[in-house]
Amino acid sequence: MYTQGLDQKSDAVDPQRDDEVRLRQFQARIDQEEKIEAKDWMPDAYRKTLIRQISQHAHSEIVGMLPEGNWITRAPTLRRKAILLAKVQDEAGHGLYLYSAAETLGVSRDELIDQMLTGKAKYSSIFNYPTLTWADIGAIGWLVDGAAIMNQIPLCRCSYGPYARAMVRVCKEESFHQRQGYEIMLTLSRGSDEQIRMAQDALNRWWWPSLMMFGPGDADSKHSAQSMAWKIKRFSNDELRQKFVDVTVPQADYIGLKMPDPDLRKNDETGHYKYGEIDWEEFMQVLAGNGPCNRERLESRQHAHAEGQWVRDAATAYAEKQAARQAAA
Ligand code: FAQ
Repeated sequence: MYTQGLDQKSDAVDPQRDDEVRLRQFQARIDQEEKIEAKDWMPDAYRKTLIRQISQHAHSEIVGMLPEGNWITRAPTLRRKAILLAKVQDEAGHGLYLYSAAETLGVSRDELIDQMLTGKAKYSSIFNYPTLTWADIGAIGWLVDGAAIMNQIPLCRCSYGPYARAMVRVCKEESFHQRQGYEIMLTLSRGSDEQIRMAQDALNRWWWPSLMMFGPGDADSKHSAQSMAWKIKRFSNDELRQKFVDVTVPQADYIGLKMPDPDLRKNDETGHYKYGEIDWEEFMQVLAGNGPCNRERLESRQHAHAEGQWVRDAATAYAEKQAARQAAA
């Protein structure tokens, strides 16, 4: 449908006019809530934005396995261990769906992984913080997965079909992750004084970095306006952050934990919580590679990638043998 205008070209070729027509038709499809599919025409900038966002998202899932993976061998019970193992495996799966979605845009997985391993591509700031106690596993599920869901539910309606469809399944799993994290916090908050202290300490350390996950404030978010016009993003960074605060504060109240923000107040007129100033300098430092665990995270991924070379070699050799067998048959 969107190529109609192009089919009516006159003999005199005017590439600039063609581009304008295509752009108008592309935007019209988006405005009508049509999904853009892999083989459809799209502006280079739309493709580039999606590759950037989807691949950063994929890297976040993969690097995001590390802080929790740190506690698999130390989970307090067999049940907790089995749940955590399944959760970390889910994150790996999310990373793989997302790399596949990015590949539909014409970029290779090798290239994307190389960008992550060489530090050229970003991944979420949140995964550069350490997991010091078991309560951190509760806080990650509750807050980090909670923030991830708030950001990702609208991505199920993203204008790019393959990303939107991948997000549907990811969100179902994230919602289970959030509940298991909150349940750990609930259990600890009903436990001994030491367990309550552990839960409060984890909340104190993870609260502000979780708010930073939504990205810079709207005034400083360089991609938001265009991404919203393209319906890649449906809400701004600050809108999503506010929604997250509004649902999470009552959850903390319910389990008797205190938010580490002396300026947090509910505005009874709007029903929203006003929160204190986010430390954007800390955020910028983490993005610049100077967070508490940036170096360790990257080294762990580089090590895992090098250790996995034999698996990739074996899979390639097997695929070649299969292809040769098929060709001979
Ligand atoms: N960390 O103009 P904006 C998860 C960068 S998945 C690092 O606002 P945009 C699951 C941004 O890339 C968590 N960098 O950018 C899980 C850009 O840099 P660039 C990840 C950040 O794209 C749970 C620059 O700042 N989720 O947690 C961050 O419009 C538990 C300017 O920012 C996604 O990736 C940050 N926090 O909005 C796994 C969701 N924020 O590229 C394991 C999809 C911003 O120009 C355990 N992504 N930057 O060099 C998005 O929704 C968007 O990309 C935003 C940023 C909202 C993250």
